[in-house]
Parts: sequence; C-alpha cells; structure tokens
Amino acid sequence: NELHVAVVGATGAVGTRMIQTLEESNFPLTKLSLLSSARSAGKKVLFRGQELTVEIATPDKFEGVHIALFSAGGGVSKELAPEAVKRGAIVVDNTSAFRMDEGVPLVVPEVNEKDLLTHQGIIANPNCSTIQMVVALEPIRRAYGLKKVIVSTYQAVSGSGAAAIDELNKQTRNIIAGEEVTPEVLPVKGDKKHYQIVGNAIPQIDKFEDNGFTFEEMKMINETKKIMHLPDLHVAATCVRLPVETGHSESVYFETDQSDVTSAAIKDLLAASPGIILEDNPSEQLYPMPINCVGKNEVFVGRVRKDLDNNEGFHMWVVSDNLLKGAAWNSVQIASSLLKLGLVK
Ligand code: 11C
Repeated sequence: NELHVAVVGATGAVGTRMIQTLEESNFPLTKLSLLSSARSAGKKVLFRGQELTVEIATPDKFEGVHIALFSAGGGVSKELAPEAVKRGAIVVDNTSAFRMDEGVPLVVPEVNEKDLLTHQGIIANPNCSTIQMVVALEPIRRAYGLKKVIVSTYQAVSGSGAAAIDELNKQTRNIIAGEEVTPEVLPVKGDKKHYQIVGNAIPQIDKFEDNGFTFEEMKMINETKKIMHLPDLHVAATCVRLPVETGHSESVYFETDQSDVTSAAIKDLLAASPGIILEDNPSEQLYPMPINCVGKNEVFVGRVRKDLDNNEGFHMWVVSDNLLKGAAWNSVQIASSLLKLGLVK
C-alpha cells in the first residue's frame, strides 16, 4: 500500500527529529515530502540512503499526501493545515494553533489514543512539557484517581527552537572569551525584553496572559484537562527556562482520590506503565536527569515520595527529551496509531 508522508518545517529543531524518528522507527511510508519556508527550501536531506530536496510548502504539495506532520509554527499550520485536509491528508499538528479547538483531538497515545477515532482531519500534538507530565500522571489517575496537580518546570532552550540553541551556545562562547553577551531571543522572540540564559533561570516561557500565568503555563493547565478528560482537575504550573540544551525536567506534586496509597505502589505502577522508565533509588543517587534522557523516546520518572502532610499527596520528578516524546516521537506515534486504527484511507 502507498503511504505518502509530508513533514512541514523539515529543517527545524523538531522537523529534523521527525525525519530521524520516521527513519529509525521503520515507519511504513513509501514516499516522503520535505517542506519548509522559502528560506530553507533547496536543502538536501538523506533519508533511508536517498537524498531528498526540501521544497517550499504550498497547498498543491499536499496532493496525494496521506499524513502531514506539521512543525513550522502556528501561522504556517493555520494557513496550510486546512489546505492539506482539503486535499485528503490527515494533519498531525505540533503547534498550539488548533489544540483547544472542539473537534480536534489532542493526543498522547499512552493516554487517549481512542480520541483519534473522532478526528475531522486535524489532530493536535500537545505541548512538550504537557506530554511528559500526562504520560506519568495517567497510570496514577487510572489506578487511584487524580484531583490536583501542581507542577514547576525546568525547561531546555531547544523548546524555543533552533535560534535559542544557537543563543545558548553563543553566550557560552562569549562568556568563556570574556566578551559581552547580547541576548536577542530568550525568553520569547517577540517580547520586549531579552535576558541572558547562561548562568540563569528565567521564569517566563512564552508571553504573559492577563491572569498572571504565561501562555506556556496555561497550555500545561488547559491541555492536561483536555487530554485526561478531567475538566474539573485542579492544575497550576510555573514554567522556567534553564541553560540546558535539550530535555525538560518537571517537579510534579499531585493528589490522588485515595488516602491509603503508598509511594512503593506508585513506583511499581509507573515502572510497569507504557512509555515510562522509572529511575528511582536515592541510596544509589539514581534519578532522571536531562543529560541522560536526550535521544530517548521514553519519559523518565524518579524521586517519587509521599507528601509529609497530605496523605493523598505525592511528589515526583519527570524528565524527557522535549524534541522526541515532547514533539517528534509523539507525532510519529500518533501517525502509527492512525494506521493501527485503520483511519488512513
Ligand atoms: C518550550 N514548550 O519549551 C515550549 C515549546 O506549544 O508546541 C513548545 C511550544 C508548543 O518553549
């Protein structure tokens, strides 16, 4: 059977991982189109031993495409995803453009794969920091219920794209050479002020909303409720950028519906759950760190412990490669689920 896949944003931080992931996972595609803005068009990319040329993303490029993986920014998705759907493609969109729209499933296969059955052409891939958290919370919800989540994140610069990685590396070189540092990208490209990331922790990811939370924090709050089908879940988030290239870390406090749960039970549950690797042994100083999770598809969990005051409360530390499970791998998993569920015509 023919299976034509397109990657939109093929030269970006996520797009390059998508191509790698399609190759490494032996995804059963028969044709791959690599699409981008005019600026990156013409670049050559090796895929399964064949040299492919990146082409400009225009509506007609989606003729004959079965699955289109978008990761070129919300503006591109808003303009081109409907064009792709019009031409018969199913879109897996990695931006925030459609995530909260009714009729657009927001999917993490370990959590809500079945939501794909109701898709109307566009499927949204959640925000990276949301994905890794819900993978860790879902087994707990299923076994013990979930009523409250408070998360603080320690996020890598690659979440903000290739320009932010360049900025981290440039500032590191500047500082070693004793040169002046001129921040231009972080915390947010389009905001008024920019701050040095090297040697710093910036408590702003994306722009501020009127309620005092940032858009990244609101994404974690709203997307978690939608993916887990828990509209009444109490969720709060504080999102912080660190000078780490790749791998988001999160300190997650959660409360279950039951008061007799032990941390040993939670650890056993997580260790046996899909997509999770438990790394938790304080006596051996074993816990997840971004440096060890880069390049891996799983979500790593450690530091699981019961709260000292609240019998229903627990703390855990959740780390994952934000470009893989947080983006490219989750998108390719969604594409595989679409095939498995017989949804690709
Ligand atoms: C970050 N989480 O780390 C963001 C990147 O909505 O898909 C992902 C943005 C998104 O900056």
